[in-house]
Amino acid sequence: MLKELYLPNPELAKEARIGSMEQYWYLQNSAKNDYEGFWGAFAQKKIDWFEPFDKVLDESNAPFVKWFDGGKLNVAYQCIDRHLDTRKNKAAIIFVGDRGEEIAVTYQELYRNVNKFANLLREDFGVKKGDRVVIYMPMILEAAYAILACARIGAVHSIVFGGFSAEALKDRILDAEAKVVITADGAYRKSKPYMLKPVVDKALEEGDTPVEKVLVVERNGEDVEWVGGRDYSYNELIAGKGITCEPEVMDSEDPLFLLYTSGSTGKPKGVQHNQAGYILWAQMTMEWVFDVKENDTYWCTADIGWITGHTYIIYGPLAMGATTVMFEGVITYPDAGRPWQIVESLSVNQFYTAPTAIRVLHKMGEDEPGKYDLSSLKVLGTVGEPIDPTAWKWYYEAVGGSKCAIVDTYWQTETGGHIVSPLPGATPIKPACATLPLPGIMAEILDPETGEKVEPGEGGYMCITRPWPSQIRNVWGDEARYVKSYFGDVKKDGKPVYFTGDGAVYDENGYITITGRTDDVINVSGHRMGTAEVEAAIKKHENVAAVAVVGKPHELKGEGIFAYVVLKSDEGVGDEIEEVRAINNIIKQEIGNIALCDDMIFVPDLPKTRSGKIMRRILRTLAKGEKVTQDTSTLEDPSIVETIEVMIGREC
Ligand code: 6R9
Repeated sequence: MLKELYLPNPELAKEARIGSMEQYWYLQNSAKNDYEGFWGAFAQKKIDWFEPFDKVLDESNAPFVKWFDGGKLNVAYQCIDRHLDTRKNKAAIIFVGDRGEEIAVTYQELYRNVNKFANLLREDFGVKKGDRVVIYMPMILEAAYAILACARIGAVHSIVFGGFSAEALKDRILDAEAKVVITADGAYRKSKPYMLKPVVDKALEEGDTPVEKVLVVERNGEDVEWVGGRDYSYNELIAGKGITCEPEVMDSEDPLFLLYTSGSTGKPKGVQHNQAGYILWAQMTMEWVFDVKENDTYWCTADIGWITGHTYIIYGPLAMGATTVMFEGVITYPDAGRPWQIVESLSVNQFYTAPTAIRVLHKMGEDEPGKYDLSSLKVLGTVGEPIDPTAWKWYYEAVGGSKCAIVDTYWQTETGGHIVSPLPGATPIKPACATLPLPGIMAEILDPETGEKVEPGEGGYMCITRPWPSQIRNVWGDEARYVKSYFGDVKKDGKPVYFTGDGAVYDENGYITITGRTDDVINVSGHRMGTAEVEAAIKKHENVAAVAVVGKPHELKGEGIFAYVVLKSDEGVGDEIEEVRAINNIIKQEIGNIALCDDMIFVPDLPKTRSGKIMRRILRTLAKGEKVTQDTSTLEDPSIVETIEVMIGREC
């Protein structure tokens, strides 16, 4: 299986924090031999503690674990204040706006702006430690200030991606019982204004809401409605705020943020991350995996609404004192050379994006990278879904000039930071392969039946067999769901271990390739969509009797959504195109554009077992246009498979 291995660039290896495989194994073995010693030493060294911790890891109530218990710290202090002595005039964030504006914010300026924001939340809105604050914002500087202001005063932020609908926003507000929403009137996309505030208005319009106040950053100046006593202008309130703000003294295990993510069943889960363990691993992985140096410029193209934006635009880079680029725009606008033009103009050294973006940039602008000077690049990262070898090769050769390390970083919202990834100065890389667990992470591919490590070439379940500092601590308000979702499937030596939901395989070198989800989660452009969520939205259409959605391979998105819909009656149904439009409209309202179906087919029934379970595996095969070879004899009505096969064949 071992075909191509690309050895690390010696230039990178020479200066890298982890510069050889010997060093990698030394670290990994020291973690194996003395797990608490390993983590305790890094925690002591990396975090500016207000008070030291008493215990490294407390597993007495597993899978509810505590890291660095007794320690006191403040994450905003870790990200800002502690750098002021040595870096106050260094750019902390370089904002690149949709319409081309560039603003560099130094650590000193960040300190001031975050403190003012924190004072506003404390003084004018009465936000206290532990209160939940929903952030529904575009990619603008104030979003970064809002996040860090929450961390400074100990409020728990819950960022909701700006593409989510009012209904999705409302669900998240209610589940978190948020007291405050921070939003903007809108922002710009492809030089045109778009709006966010009206979505917030709609989310708060009906029924009881826990939200007392809404803070609106006036970004695009478009007209919005203002609700008296509820809505306040950030631009007005911020003017008089003081520039110092005492950071709240937080316990290691106080919650830092919630981030809602899709699971295989039910509504999205509020993934809870706590203070010390999260920030420690965010910082360590920034240092190891991107190997950012003091004078480097690092750019991650994610949106702050996803975990990648949390850990690798804001928390990780700032915790280590790096310069992080925050990009408001669309990477293919005004053309597919936009990212490369930014790399050239800012002299970007590490660039981090998703396979879906790489595929789009490749397709739309294969030769664009060649038009710019990309020689500053050292490390190229990918995240969110398995990357295919074609995209990988183009990224490596055309963008990286065959001299950069590609770090295929495998991780999840729940893991807080990278789990399996090459190290740029150490790991020989293999195209489209996440390679090895990072030092300190006990990631193993296990056989779900026996809990034994699988042999090379045999597929298994991607598990993590020891707790790690940045792991999810709870599903907000639902301990049972936390245990069931992550610790219910695989046992090793009789003890439940964390299961990621992904399948994976070892090669003969022990390298890990992630093969994709084993559950009903669809990965659309690197974003997780639960089939149950999409199905629940489609079922809201009054003429829908039953529905099943599955993922189908998609050239650019990785996976697209394929819906099988059974209508209640054909009567009164105009043409099918109308019906598809109506259903997609409901999806837009309930979730947002990211969940729109790529394919929808109206079928007379769904393939179900006699106990009524929908056979998704069969539906996945059918969606690909492949012949069903699975056993259909257990189905209530095996003939339905053939009917659907014929229908799909006809459509194609
Ligand atoms: C960070 C992030 C997590 C799911 C994860 C897996 C997929 C992420 C990957 C990858 C293959 C990689 N995934 N990185 N699959 N190779 N390098 O994306 O978090 O949105 O929670 O998604 O994404 O399926 O389980 P999240």
